[in-house]
Order: sequence, then structure tokens, then C-alpha cells
Amino acid sequence: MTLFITRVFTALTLVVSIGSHATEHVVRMLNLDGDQTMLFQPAFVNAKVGDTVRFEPTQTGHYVRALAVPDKATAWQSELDKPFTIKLEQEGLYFYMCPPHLMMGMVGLVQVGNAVNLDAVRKSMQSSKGRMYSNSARIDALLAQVK
Ligand SMILES: [Cu+2]
Repeated sequence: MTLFITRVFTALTLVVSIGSHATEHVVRMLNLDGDQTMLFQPAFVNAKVGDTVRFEPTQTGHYVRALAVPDKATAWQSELDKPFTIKLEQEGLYFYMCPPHLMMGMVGLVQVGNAVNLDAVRKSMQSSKGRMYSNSARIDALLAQVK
């Protein structure tokens, strides 16, 4: 009986500890931050499988669409000016943009574990870079943060 109780307790502790180790990352959508315009802040997030990312419409006129995600993950799109949360269930890179402001370089990147889909994401990022009129250096800055 004591052994049984110990096992149940161990199982419960495991569930609680998994839950408490997931992190919620908050990414704000902004028109202006210092000398930067039309941006996700932070634009790069390093996360673990099971974490969530909440996109916060701190200023208006923005939403978020995934352009390249790991093979088994589902691409997402949020609604204009609405908070939006994604759960990161697959390892890899998630590249996303704000559609109305892609041409101004409003893009972001989430890394979950290893960058297993780096080649595909790099292609998508280079293609997006070609559509930007300003801030295209943000693409290189994001790629430089991939570990
Ligand atoms: Cu925007």
C-alpha cells in the first residue's frame, strides 16, 4: 500500500513539474519602439517544446501569419488586433510576419530546440526579404540568432 501511494505521488509530481516548466513568451506587436518602426518585440524567441507564445496587439493594425513552420506543425494566422496564443509542439524554427507590414520588415522567428528545418526556413526568409522595402537587415539579424 505504501509503495502504491508513493508511485501515485511520483506520477502526480511529474505531471505538475512538466506543467510548471512550460514558459509563456510574450511578443508585442508595435508601430514604434525607440528608432524602430513596425516590429515584433522581441523578434526572436528561443523556446522549448510545450512552451507557448502569446502575440499581444500592444498597438493597433497588426496580426500574425506563419510563413514556415516545422513539418508536423500547423501554420497559423491570427485576427487583426486580437491577442493570439500558439502552443509549440514541434521542434524547429517558426518564421512569421505581419501581412500588412511585411514590406517594412515586420517579421519574427521562434526557435524550439534544434533548428531541424533551417534550410526550408532560410529559403522562406530570403524570399520574404526580397519583398521588403525597408528593414530587410532584420532577416539577417534573426538568422544570426539561430543556434
Ligand atoms: Cu504589422
